Order: sequence, then C-alpha cells, then structure tokens
Amino acid sequence: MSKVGILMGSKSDFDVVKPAVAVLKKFGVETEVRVISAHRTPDEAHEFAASAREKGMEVLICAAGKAAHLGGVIAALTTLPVIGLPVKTDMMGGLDSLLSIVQMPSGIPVATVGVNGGENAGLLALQILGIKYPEIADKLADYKQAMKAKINADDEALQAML
Ligand code: RP5
Repeated sequence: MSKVGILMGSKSDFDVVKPAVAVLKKFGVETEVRVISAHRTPDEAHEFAASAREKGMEVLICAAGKAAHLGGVIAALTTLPVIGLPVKTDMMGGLDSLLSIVQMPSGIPVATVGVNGGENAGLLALQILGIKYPEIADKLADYKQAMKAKINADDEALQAML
C-alpha cells in the first residue's frame, strides 16, 4: 500500500500532526513520520525530498510554524504533491505560518490546509491517493456518507428541540 511522508519542523509540532497520522492509519495507509527542519537540518530535508519517491512515497505532508519554509523547500526538491500544514503560533495565531506556506511563488505549489488542520491534511492526502487506489476512494465515499448522516441527525435533533 502507498506511503505518505509526514514531516514536521520540530517535535513541538507533533500534536498538530497527530490527527493526520490518525486518519491515514484509520484508512490503512502507511506513513513515515519524521522531525526534519528546513532551517535546522537542511541536509536531512534535502536528502528526504530527493529520496522520497524512490522510497515509495506518493504524497508528502509538511507541518511547520513561524517562518514555515519546510513545505516549500521540500516541494522545490520533489515532483510529489506536497501538502502544507501551518502550525498555530503564539505571536500571530499561525497567520505567520499560514502565509509562509501558502504564498509560494509560481512554479512551486504547496497545497495548504488551514492552521492546525491536521485532519484535513490527512484527508487531502487520501483524496490524492484515491485517484490511484479505488479502495481508498471507496472508503472516502463511506466517510462522507457517515458525516452526512451525522449532520442530518443533528439537524433533526435540533428541529425537535425548537
Ligand atoms: C518551526 O519552528 C517548527 O515547525 C515549529 O513550529 C517552530 C518552533 O519550533 P521549536 O522552537 O518549538 O522547536 O521550525
């Protein structure tokens, strides 16, 4: 089965990354989860990106905060799709991270989810994989159906209360 590489710039990002790991695990997708920094360990970042495809990875998720260059640096070094996951910060609530990741110049796209959007990062990786793996697309359809059923049930319960 396919593999999603999940990088974070610091171990302090791990709580934000956990929901991505959890949803990929729930769908039976193998992950490789690493702490690699664009700034503090640039050689490791380069090595990871350069070898990711030959190691069987098909999508990469890069979580980072503040001057969050990890996704952009990795995307510069691979043709795999890169999902950026901005981490909330004390100073600007993660707006700094979000803009650092989403505002990539033309040529190097990073598909960015919301601040602390770990679950969406995992789901987006699954949707990309679903193009190639019908069993993942089928599970995603079930997931959406369950979400729809829950919202409909919530709506009915609300109507009954009013
Ligand atoms: C970034 O700097 C990391 O992604 C992290 O969000 C932020 C702070 O890192 P620590 O100082 O907590 O290690 O590189």
